[in-house]
Amino acid sequence: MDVTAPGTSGMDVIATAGHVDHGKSTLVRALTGMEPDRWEEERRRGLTIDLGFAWTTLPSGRRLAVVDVPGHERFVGNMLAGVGSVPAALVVVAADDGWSAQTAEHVAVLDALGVRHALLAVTKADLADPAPVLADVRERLAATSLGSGPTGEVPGVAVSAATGAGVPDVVAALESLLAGLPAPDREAPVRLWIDRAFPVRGAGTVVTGTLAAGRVATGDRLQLGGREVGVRGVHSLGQPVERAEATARVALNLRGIAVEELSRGDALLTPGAFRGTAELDVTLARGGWAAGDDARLPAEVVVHVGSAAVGARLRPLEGTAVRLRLATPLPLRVGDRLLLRDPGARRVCGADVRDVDPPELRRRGAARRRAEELAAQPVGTAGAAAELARRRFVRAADFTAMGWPVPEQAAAVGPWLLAPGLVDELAAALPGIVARYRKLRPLEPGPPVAVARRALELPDDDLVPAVVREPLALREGRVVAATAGLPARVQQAVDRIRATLAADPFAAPDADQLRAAGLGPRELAAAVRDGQLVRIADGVYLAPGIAEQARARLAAVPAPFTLSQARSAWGTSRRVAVPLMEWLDARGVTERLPDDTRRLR
Ligand SMILES: Nc1nc2c(ncn2[C@@H]2O[C@H](COP(=O)(O)OP(=O)(O)O)[C@@H](O)[C@H]2O)c(=O)[nH]1
Ligand SMILES: [Mg+2]
Repeated sequence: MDVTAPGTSGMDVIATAGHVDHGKSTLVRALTGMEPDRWEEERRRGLTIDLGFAWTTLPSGRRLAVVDVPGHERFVGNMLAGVGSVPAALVVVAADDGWSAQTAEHVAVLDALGVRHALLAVTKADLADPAPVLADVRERLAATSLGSGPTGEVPGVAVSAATGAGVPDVVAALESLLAGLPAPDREAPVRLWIDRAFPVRGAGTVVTGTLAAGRVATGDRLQLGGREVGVRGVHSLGQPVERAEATARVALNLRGIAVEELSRGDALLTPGAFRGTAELDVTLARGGWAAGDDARLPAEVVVHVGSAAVGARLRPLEGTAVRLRLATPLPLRVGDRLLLRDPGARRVCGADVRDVDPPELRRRGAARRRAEELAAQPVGTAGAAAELARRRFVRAADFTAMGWPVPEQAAAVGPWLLAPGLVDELAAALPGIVARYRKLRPLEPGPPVAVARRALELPDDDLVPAVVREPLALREGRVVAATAGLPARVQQAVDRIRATLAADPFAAPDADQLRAAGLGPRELAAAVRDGQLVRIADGVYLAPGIAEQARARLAAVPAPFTLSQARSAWGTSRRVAVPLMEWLDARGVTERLPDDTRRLR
């Protein structure tokens, strides 16, 4: 990992794991010189109950923060909150006791979380020969996710905190373990799972957590549930810093929230970057319940992610695919690894989040088909293109907040993403929709945009223009055939009237003439919409271009002129001249003066 810039945090974070009393806290003390057991009760009983935090600077200059977890089975919930965001583990087993049920439970947790980086410390080497325990435990760990790291095995070191023997070996082994950790994504949005919230006199509310990705700086605004809170200050490893960058232990002083409003398991988020999820599809990880000898899945589980623990109902789909309904929504993304715990049976299982906005399963066989769909897609975010194809369209911001990258071939239209090929598919369907619409309503040039949108099963009128292609066009809020025109009978009637108007532009046909031609209100409206007639007033229709023609005649009359002078210039009746004059006033062609005379503008 790179060297820390001044003013920022920069460190590695590991968590301890192992049976109670095997020497975790003592080893952390020996490594850091700090006391990880924070509570009076913990020191009195010599027992870690809650999470402890300590840190040190290693000889290489690399800084290391340690989250010390309780080993007692009763506090496994606290243990889970501590390891949830941490990329590497320090597994502790005592030489005089060896592998135990509790060691197994902690290792099962790390395995379910998919932790791939670990160091084994066999402690109390002064009390018993550590070699057999080292060999036994390394073999057991090799079969878990811990053994799937870069070296393919878990390094092991014997140590005695009592004599100090082996402590430098632990330090050296930590150095090489940390050097092999993948670089965190510092450009990623922040999702800081809170592990502690407490008041500080004079500062207000402070929360702590392990920042696994992204960065946080003083002045940032973060989302918490439905509200935003301000970051008033950032501390890391006991020191104020301008900003903290992943991976880091951080303490944030928050503005605008009381400590009672926060608890372990809440997450501080980059605004807009996550969505609350109550229903999701997951696939159970290798070695999960489905494969065990007790193949029955529990109906209810506790879902652990980050420092959060939320009850959930579990519905098996088929194979390893499972739908979860959470009692409380969580800010989850596709690609997240969850830990499912069956508290009754004390068993855990890893689960990969596959979909945080899954389709409803209404029809018979839908669950099986959904499981097949999931099985056919790669785990993680590589299935983005397939996912977009399944959804057809989605808001880009939603898709990203679900954890999907935007597939390269997707079409972006305003705030929407359309699946590759969908624009072409819809553009090809539109002419048929327009034709069917016009068959039912021959006087209309084509369907209004909203009607076309519904027929295309699109979510937003703004998407329609993207699929309108020649010879279709958008006109006055409708999708029209460029060559739409009027039904033949209506067109002939309009043509006759246009011929009359061509000879005498101001001789608007009267009601009887229109009726005789077969032009009722709907036909006339269609002719107007089609741009073939201009409606001056009720029952008064003239040809397009009438404004220019009226103006040209008036230009020859000395201004100001009276209505009667205009009427003579146009050579028409009062029935036409009165509304035409007002129509021209309204369009700013003419101006009405206080004495009721007009002039051209
Ligand atoms: N002799 C000996 N005792 C140890 C060693 N490490 C821890 N202990 C003792 O083992 C007990 C439990 O240690 P602790 O660190 O609290 O265990 P934890 O529950 O795993 O955190 C304490 O009394 C320690 O003093 C060691 O290397 N040698
Ligand atoms: Mg302890």
